[in-house]
Amino acid sequence: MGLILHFGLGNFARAHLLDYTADAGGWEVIAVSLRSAAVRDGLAAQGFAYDLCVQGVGVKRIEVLRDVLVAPKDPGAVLAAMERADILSLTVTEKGYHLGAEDQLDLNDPAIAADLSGPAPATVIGFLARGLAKRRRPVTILSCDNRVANGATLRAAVARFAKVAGLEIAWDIVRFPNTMVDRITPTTTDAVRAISGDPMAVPTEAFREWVIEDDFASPRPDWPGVQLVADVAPHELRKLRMLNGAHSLLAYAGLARGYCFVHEAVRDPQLRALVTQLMTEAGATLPKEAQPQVPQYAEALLARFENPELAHRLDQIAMDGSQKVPYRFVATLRAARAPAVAAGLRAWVGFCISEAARGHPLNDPKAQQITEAARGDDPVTNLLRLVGAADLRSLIPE
Ligand code: CS2
Repeated sequence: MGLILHFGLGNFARAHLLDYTADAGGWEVIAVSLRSAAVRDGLAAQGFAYDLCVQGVGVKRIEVLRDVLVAPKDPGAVLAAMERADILSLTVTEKGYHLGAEDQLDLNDPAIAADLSGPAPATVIGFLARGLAKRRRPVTILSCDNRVANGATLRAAVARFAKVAGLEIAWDIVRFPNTMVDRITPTTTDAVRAISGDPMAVPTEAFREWVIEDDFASPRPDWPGVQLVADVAPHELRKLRMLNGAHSLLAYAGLARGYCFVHEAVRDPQLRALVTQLMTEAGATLPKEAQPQVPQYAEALLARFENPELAHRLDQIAMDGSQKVPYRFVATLRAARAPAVAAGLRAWVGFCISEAARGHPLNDPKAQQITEAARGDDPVTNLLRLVGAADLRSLIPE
C-alpha cells in the first residue's frame, strides 16, 4: 500500500484527490488538519469514510482515508508521518502559502515568524521544511491549490524557510510537480446532509480534471483520467484565468446585484455577456497550444456554472480576494488590455469598498489593510496596490 499524507482536509480535497485516489486503488491517505479537530472528530466517528454526493450521478462512499492528524495537538505525529509517506500533498488554499510580494515567502507573516522561532511548526511551510530536512527517501510534494506554478512556488517558499531556519534539505530526492486541479465543490449545506444522511457528506459536480507535471521522485497512484504532461502552464492559465476569473467576476458583480448563487448570477443577461467576454479575453492571453480549446472550454464552463443543483454560493468564491485577484485578473490584464477583466477587478474593488462602508468584516487574510485602504483617500488606487496593481489604475473603469 502506498501512503499519501495530505495537508488540509477541506471539501475540495475530499472531492478531488481523495476521490481520484480511491478510484486508483492500492493507496491510502492520512490527512493533516492544521487547525481544528472538528473534521477529524466528525470523520473518526464514522471510520473516516464519507459520502461524496456527485450531482447528477449519485452518492459514492469514499473509503480511502485512514486517519486525520490534528497538527496543533500533536505536531510530532505529523513529522513522523512525513517520514513514512510516499507523497506529501496539500490543499491549503491560496493563503496557506504565506506569500508576500512577488510570490516569495513572507518572513514577516506572524505565522511564519512563529514557525521560524518556535520548536514545533504550525504552518504547512514550516512542516514541509522541517519534515523534508529529516527525509532520506525520495518524496514528491504535490501542491493542489489554485496558484500559478503551484509546485515551483511552494518549493521556493520551503527553500526560503529552510535557509533562514538553517535546515538542510536533500534537494536531489524531492520533487514539486506543478499541477492544475479542477472540480467545483461548494461547502456542505444542511440540505446535503439531510438528503444523504451523512453529516460529513461533500457535494460536488460530476466534472473533474487534474493535470500534473510528470516529475515524481516517488511512486504514485494510477489515478484514472489524470493527464501527466511536461508543462502544466497552458492548462493552469486556462483554468485560473477563464474558470476562476469568471467565478470571481460573477461573485463580486453578482453580490453587488443581490444574487446569492453562481447559477443565478450567470443567468443575468448583462453578467452573462460580461463573463462570456471575460473568457474570450482571457482565452486570447493563453499560450498558443491552449488557444484551440478556448471556445469549447468557455461553453462548457457556462454550462457548469448554470447548474442550479450545486447551490454554489458567491460569498464562498468572494472570500480571500486579495489572494485570488492577482492570478485571476491582474496577470490577465498585464498580458492584454481586457475590458471585461478590468471590470472584474473593478468589481472586487467595489466589493471591498461597499463591505468596508457597511462595517462588514471581510473574510480575507488582508482584511484589515483592505478596510483601511477602502476608507482612505483614493480607495481604488489603494486597493489596487494591495494586489500589486496600482500601475493598472488607468485601465480600471470608474
Ligand atoms: C472558486 C474555486 O472559491 C473559489 O474561488 O473559484 O474554488 C473553484 O470552484 C475551483 O477552483 C474549481 O475547480
